[in-house]
Amino acid sequence: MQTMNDEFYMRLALQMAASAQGQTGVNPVVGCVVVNDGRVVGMGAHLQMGTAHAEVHALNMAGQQAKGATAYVTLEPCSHHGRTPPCSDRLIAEGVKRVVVAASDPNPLVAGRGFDRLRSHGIEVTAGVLGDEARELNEVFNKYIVTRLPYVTLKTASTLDGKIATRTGQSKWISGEASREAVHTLRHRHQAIMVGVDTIAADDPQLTTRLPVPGLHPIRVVVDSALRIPMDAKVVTDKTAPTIVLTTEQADPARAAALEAAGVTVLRCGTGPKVDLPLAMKQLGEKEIGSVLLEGGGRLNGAMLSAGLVDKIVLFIAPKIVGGAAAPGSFSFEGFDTMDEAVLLDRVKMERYGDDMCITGYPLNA
Ligand code: AOF
Ligand code: ZN
Repeated sequence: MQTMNDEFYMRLALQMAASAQGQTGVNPVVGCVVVNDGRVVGMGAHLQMGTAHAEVHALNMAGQQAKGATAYVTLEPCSHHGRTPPCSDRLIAEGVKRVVVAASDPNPLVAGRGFDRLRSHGIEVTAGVLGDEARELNEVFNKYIVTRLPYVTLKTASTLDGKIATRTGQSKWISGEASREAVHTLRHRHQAIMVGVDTIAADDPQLTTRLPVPGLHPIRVVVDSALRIPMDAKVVTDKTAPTIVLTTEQADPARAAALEAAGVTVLRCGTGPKVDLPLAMKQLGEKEIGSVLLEGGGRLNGAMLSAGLVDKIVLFIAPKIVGGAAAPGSFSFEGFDTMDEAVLLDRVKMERYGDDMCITGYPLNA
């Protein structure tokens, strides 16, 4: 039976899971709360790939009090031996009486087997408590674990008239401080950040995470078909985070060797002349990069969108108008002839950051 209490404790577990966002690599974020006789006796979150799962931390804390308790877990307890042993076995061994779960685990190695295992040992299982929230928290994991492809979040900051720079190329600053801080939170939460080589040439950005609190720097990925990246670009020289350059088999071997000597990883994606973007995503996935924040210029954004490689769009819009037919826009691609062809966003949300608006949505038919 589902009660109000279930939502109360699940919310606590979700908060713990959320606090680990950005630090679990291709693993999900998971929280667990163990409750015995009206008292929270154990709490835990999965913090890093290769370390204990949420249930293990919470059960260790609960000790003897896990016997007869209810465990609230934001993800179906695992049933497989991965880098760690199965959590469902541990819940059974501790004598937990009831397990309440938010979302099932889409990992083909689990996918319902965790529930089956608990039930077959007489544990009462309630599933689906705050399920939508739990699934949203793990949207990256939910894609990666079944496709082995990175989840791509496209972020742009534009003026009201959709420009990402003025007609003279000035782009500092379009959005306000609150928006820019939110962008750094997004960087912390993604394993990689991707831009086109034009952005490197124009702005020489560091592409690191800079927040009032310490954050994790994403791996920097530069799309550069002809290996035009300057050897003195910050992403080549500063060593704050690894850098991967995506290019093609046509790229000059001497330039590739020079970049590799400087510590950059060069990945050849297709025969050219342009980087094969679907193949690039596959190669990043093979390197256990489960999420990419695309901060590309308009052309890379357009190419990724029209290739159907964008999972989520986060658009910061500043209440400014700069005009200029030649001023670059957020999405420069060939474009469609009819409105029927337009890329539609699903599940649209709007937030405010200072004077800026932030629109989030999921492209439906890209
Ligand atoms: C849980 N609780 O806290 C997590 C789960 O290699 P491992 O051992 O870390 O296993 C990773 C898989 O386990 C991951 O793909 C997902 O299916 C599940 N993660 N399960 O019961 C947790 N992090
Ligand atoms: Zn587990």
